[in-house]
Amino acid sequence: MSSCTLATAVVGSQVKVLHALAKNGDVTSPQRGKDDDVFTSCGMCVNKCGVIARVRNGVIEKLDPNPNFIKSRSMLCARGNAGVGVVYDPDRLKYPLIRTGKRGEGKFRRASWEEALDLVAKKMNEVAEKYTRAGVMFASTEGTYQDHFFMQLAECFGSPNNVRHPTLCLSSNIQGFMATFGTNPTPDVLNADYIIMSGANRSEALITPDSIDMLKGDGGRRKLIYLDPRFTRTAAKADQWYPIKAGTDLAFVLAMINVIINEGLYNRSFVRENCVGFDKLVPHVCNYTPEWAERECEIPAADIRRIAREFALAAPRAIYYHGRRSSFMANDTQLRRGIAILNAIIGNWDVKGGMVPNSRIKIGRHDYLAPWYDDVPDRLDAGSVAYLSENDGAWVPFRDRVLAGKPYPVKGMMVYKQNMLASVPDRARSLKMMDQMDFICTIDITMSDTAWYSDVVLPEATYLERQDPLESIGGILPVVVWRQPCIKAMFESKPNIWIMKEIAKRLGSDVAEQFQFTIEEVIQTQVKGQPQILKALQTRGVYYEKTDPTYGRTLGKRLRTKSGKVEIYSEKYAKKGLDPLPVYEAPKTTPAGKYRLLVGRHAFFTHGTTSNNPYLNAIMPENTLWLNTEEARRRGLRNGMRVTVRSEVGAQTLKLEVTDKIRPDCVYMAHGFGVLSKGLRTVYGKGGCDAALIGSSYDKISGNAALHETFVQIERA
Ligand SMILES: Nc1nc2c(c(=O)[nH]1)N[C@H]1C(S)=C(S)[C@@H](COP(=O)(O)OP(=O)(O)OC[C@H]3O[C@@H](n4cnc5c(=O)[nH]c(N)nc54)[C@H](O)[C@@H]3O)O[C@H]1N2
Ligand SMILES: Nc1nc2c(c(=O)[nH]1)N[C@H]1C(S)=C(S)[C@@H](COP(=O)(O)OP(=O)(O)OC[C@H]3O[C@@H](n4cnc5c(=O)[nH]c(N)nc54)[C@H](O)[C@@H]3O)O[C@H]1N2
Ligand code: SF4
Ligand SMILES: [Mo]
Repeated sequence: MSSCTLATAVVGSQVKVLHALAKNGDVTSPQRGKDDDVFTSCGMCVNKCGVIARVRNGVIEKLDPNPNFIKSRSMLCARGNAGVGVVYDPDRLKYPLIRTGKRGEGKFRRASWEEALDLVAKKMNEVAEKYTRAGVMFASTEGTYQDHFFMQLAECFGSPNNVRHPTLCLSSNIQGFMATFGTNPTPDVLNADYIIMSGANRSEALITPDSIDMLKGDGGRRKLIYLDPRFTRTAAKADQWYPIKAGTDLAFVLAMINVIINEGLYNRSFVRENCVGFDKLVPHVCNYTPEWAERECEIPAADIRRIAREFALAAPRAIYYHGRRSSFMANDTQLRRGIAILNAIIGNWDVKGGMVPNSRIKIGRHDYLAPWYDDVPDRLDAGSVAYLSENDGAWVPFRDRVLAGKPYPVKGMMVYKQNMLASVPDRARSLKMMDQMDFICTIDITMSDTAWYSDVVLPEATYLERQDPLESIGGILPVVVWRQPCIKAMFESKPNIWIMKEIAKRLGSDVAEQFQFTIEEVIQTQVKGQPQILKALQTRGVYYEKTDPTYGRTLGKRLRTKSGKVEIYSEKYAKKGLDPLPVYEAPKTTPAGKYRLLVGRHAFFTHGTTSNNPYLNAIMPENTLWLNTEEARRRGLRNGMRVTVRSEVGAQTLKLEVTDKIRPDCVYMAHGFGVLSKGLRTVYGKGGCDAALIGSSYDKISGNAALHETFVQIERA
């Protein structure tokens, strides 16, 4: 990947400064000997790619990709390379901190672990006594492999109030596919001959192995169609790019279904044997013609017809890729249902080059028995949307209820590896939520915005400094990974398992009793009866059982839906008063003089977490606001000018990027800049924050936030 070379080059130029920091007595001698090559997995984003850390003289000199790793296939992206910068970033959290000034003022004092942990436990108990145990909420994200211990603390403490990232990310996707197939499958990108990607920017928003497989294809037969209001790097790799009008993908999908049915191109035997409700789909789509769709999505009817035919003819090695982030519009679940149904009717289910249900390697489970509490109420967001996940509260309605104090007060906040001030829409509203908390504790590796507004900040050891438990990652080729410490944890940072145990100790014997385990014991439980897993992790950095996919495991078997079949028509939805077949809703009309705000990822940055990384910031110091060239000319705005972007919930000032790569009715900014925290010294004051502009719209089926429902106006700053 070209981004890879670029990041490596920059690593070279900055490495001296950072390593000077490391060598000035801050690195204690490594646990593993002075020079070592350590197998571990990347912690810079959700993908968990395989890494070999080159440790020389007690310093992590370089991170290399692990060629044994079948998921990331010898690739480490720019962010993965820049992981060294996380460890040696002068801005990393070093010691426990206790706030001394007002919230957000950034005045903290260094505290001992003893004092900080005593305070956290005391405050948690105070909130529990004054309100209830449910009065403490727990916010987190997956990815550290240690989030399980955080969730365990919540449950053992007696709070049902877990909110995590899925309802900011992919919960409508999961919901749409679960309702149709009873599972959320993986598209077999490597073996597909025809791929349609809509709003899944795989060349920049990296998902391994899809981002790599997308470029490989099979013997040149591959065709890639890409739909995005922006010309992204994925668009550049595609055979055809269509600048679809934002929020209209379902029109395109329904019109494709219309053509495929009308022209008899669907897979009759698959539909007959494996699906229910096809008879209801036929009349449902009859008015959704390509000519109708053209008026909605602005893709020519003739092209929709041709793509539908090509797609069906390439079946079953054809996929309408459903992507990962689906927090687009407020009707997102229905779009994902439409995509699931379109895939189903061409019979690409569980076959080579189609939609393949995930396999997973079974490993042992670290178990515990939470103390019994009589008074645990329902989670705060209960009943707010049609389908809530058991583990993950729906962030936006959850926050509404915290602010309303109903049905009960939530006054304490424990945060682990989540930067909700950057990731939950409407930052001002999130700040209000934080304002009304009696107590906030954040466990992070850097002074994120959320940490900056907290009362106690606890430094976790980074992913290159700690032993993490095993993680079994499902997929077409499932793997088991872990993380080993490459160097001893710097400063006073500690792994989360230690932090959780210390808090538990202070919460009373009932809770403490459930935290009587070491990381070694957790791992022994995970590999019980399977010593080969540990051996593979130690010697190759990854465990897997097969290198060739298995297809057809679910064919002819019951799926995990009520009917046991693919549910084209959803009785379940009908009973809840939801549309049992996806009904198109046109996006709101853009008001005159305004633009729809689109957000997304840049290949060099992970969410709001890496823009302060010295290596990555050196490549791209700030984000810009993309505006179409014609539109800029009409408005008298020039490239590089500073503009103020204003929505109903906030305003941000950033540099204008005038470009042909975006439709005239939208503007775009990359996620992850415009931070509030002055503890992020490299990026502070640079760029704008998308979360400060996005309003609080969400999908009423899955609770997923809708990040593209906001209109903004722009003016010269
Ligand atoms: N405006 C806007 N909002 C969005 C998105 C968007 O594009 N725009 N994207 C959405 C998506 S797809 C997602 S998945 C969510 C993600 O949003 P979040 O769930 O908030 O996750 P991150 O933004 O990755 O924040 C992770 C935090 O964990 C810290 N961290 C990193 N590694 C470690 C570690 O090892 N230990 C600890 N304790 N902390 C660590 C980082 O410093 C950071 O503060 O955001 C969503 N929200
Ligand atoms: N480099 C990098 N890679 C990542 C991450 C990261 O932070 N950085 N995060 C990971 C995570 S958690 C996730 S969820 C994924 C996200 O992966 P993606 O969802 O692929 O990425 P995004 O950039 O969030 O958004 C996708 C694209 O949708 C386009 N878009 C907006 N509205 C519409 C619309 O209505 N229709 C269509 N067709 N397109 C639209 C946007 O212009 C944008 O280019 O990436 C993962 N990989
Ligand atoms: S995609 Fe990049 S940042 Fe994400 S895990 Fe892989 S190497 Fe790390
Ligand atoms: Mo995500």
